[in-house]
Amino acid sequence: MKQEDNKEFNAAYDLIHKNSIKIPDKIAFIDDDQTINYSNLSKKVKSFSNQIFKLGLKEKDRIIICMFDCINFPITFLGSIWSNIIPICVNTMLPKQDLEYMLRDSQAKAVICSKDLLEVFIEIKNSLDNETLIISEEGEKVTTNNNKVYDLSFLINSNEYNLNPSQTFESSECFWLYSSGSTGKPKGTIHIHKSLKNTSTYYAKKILKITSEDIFFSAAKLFFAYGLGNALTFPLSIGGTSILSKDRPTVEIVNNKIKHNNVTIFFGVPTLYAAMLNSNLKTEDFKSLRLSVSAGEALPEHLCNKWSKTIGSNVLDGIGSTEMLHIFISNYIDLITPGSSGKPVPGYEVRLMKEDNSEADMNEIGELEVKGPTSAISYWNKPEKTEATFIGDWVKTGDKYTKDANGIYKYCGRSDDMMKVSGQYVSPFEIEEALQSHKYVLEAAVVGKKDKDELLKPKAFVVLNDNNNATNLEKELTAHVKKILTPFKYPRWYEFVSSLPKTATGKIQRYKLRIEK
Ligand code: 3UK
Repeated sequence: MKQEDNKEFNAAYDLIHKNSIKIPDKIAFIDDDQTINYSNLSKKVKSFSNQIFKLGLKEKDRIIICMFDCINFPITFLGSIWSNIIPICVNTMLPKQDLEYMLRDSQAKAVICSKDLLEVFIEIKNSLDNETLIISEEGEKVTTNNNKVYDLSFLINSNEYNLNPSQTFESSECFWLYSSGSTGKPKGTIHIHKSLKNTSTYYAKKILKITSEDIFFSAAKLFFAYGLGNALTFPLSIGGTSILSKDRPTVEIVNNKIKHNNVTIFFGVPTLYAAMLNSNLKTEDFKSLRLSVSAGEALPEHLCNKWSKTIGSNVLDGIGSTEMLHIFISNYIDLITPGSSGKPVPGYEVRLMKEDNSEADMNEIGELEVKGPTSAISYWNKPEKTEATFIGDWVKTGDKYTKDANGIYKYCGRSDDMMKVSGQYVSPFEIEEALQSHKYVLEAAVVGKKDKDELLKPKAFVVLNDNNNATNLEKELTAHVKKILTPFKYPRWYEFVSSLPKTATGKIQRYKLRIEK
C-alpha cells in the first residue's frame, strides 16, 4: 500500500476524542453497577494507556481481554488501542484449554480478566514458561505464590494520562478476535484501525440510522464481533448510550434491561428471539424499542413476523462474520423480507460462486463471497487458512446463498461442516470427540437438527461400548460434554444406534443421518 493511502488514524481517538469535548457529561455506558460519562471514559482510557506502559508493555505487544461485559471492558479495549497495544477479546465462557491455547498462540504479554476468571488464568500462567502479566479488578489483594496480580482500578484511575494516542494508521493492526472452524484450532483474526469506524459508517449509520438519542443494548457480549459493534463502536461513534450486562442473557434479564433503561435499539440472536416469544412477554415492556437486530444465524420467517406483531417494532436480520467484523448483508428499515438476509449493505460487494468459478444465476445456489471496508487482513500464524479465506480483496464466508429477482439474498446453509447454534459456531467434530472420550462410547456422529422454532441444534448418534452400565446415559453424556466444551454445545437429542453409516473408506456419512426418519 502507498503510504499516502494510509492516513494517520487511531480508532480509539476517533471514538472518544470528539465526544469527550462536545458531550462530556453525557452517559456513555451503564453497566450492572455504575455509569460513566464521556469525559470520565476519556480520562480512564488515557490513564490506562499511560500506566500499561509502566508495567513494561510496548507498542504492538498483545494483551488478552477476557471480561464479562462491564465499563472496564471499553476502557481497557480503547486504552490499549490508544497505546498501539493490540487487544485480543476472548470469550469468557471458554474452557481452560482453549484459553491456554489462545494465550500461547497469541504470545500475549498480559491478560486482563474479570475477578471470577482469575483462578483459571493463574493456573494457565503457571504452566507457561514466559512471564505473562495478569491484571484484574481488585488485583493487588490477590497474591498467591509469587503471582502478583496487577490492580486494574489502579491503572485506570491514576493521575497520569497519555493525552495523545500513539501513532497508528488507518490500515495498521488494531485488535484481534478469535474465530473457529470445523477443524483445527481457533484463528486469531487480525483487524485494522479503520474497520471499527467503518462498521458504524456503513452499517449502523446507513442501515440502522442510529442517532445520539439511541440507547443500545446487545444480548451478544462485547467479546463477539457482533457485540463489539453493537455495544461499543456504534454507541460511541454517535455519542449514544450503551447498556452492559455481565450475566448470561436470559429472557428475564434482557426484558428487564430493555424496560428499565428505555432501550431504543436491541441486538439479539434468533435463539433468544425464539425464547422471548415463547415466554409471556408484556408488550408495554418493549415500548421504548424502535428497532431490533438479529444475526449470528438465520432468523426464521415466523419469528421475524411474530416479533413485529408482538412488540410493535421490527427486527432486521443481517449476516455478519468475525472476518468482516460486522453485518454486510441486511434487511433495511423500509425493506424487510422475513426469512431472508436482505440486500448488501452500501459499501460492500457480494457474489455467489459456483464450483466451476462462475457466478450463480438468479435463484441458483452459490457460495457467498464478500468484499468491503471492514474485512480482516489475515489470520495470525495460519498462512494456509488465510490463503483459503482471503482471496485478494474477496473474503470467502463458507455460506451458501441464493439471490432472487429483487436482489434479495436467502441463506441456504453452510458449505463446510460448521453449525451455528445460538448464533455461535459449533463444529460437529468437537462434540463427537468429546462424546468419544466418555468410557461408554465407542463411536459418535453429530449433525444439526431443527428444533420446533426451526433453529439448528446438535443431535448425537452414539454407538455404545459393550460394557456400559449407566442408568441415565443421556444425562451423563451431556454432563461429560459440558465439562469439556463450552456448555451450550451439548447435544439436545441422542439416538443410540448399533452402527454408523460409513463410506467404503470408513468416513461417516453424516448426510444420511441428517435425513429424518
Ligand atoms: C452465520 C448467519 C444466516 C454465517 C457475526 C453479526 O455471526 C457472526 O460472526 P461469526 O464469525 O459467524 C459468521 C457466520 O455465521 N451467520 C451470521 N449471521 C447470519 N447466517 N443469517 C444470518 N443473519 O454462517 C456466517 O458466515 O460468529 C454476526 C455481526 C458480526 C458477526 N461476527
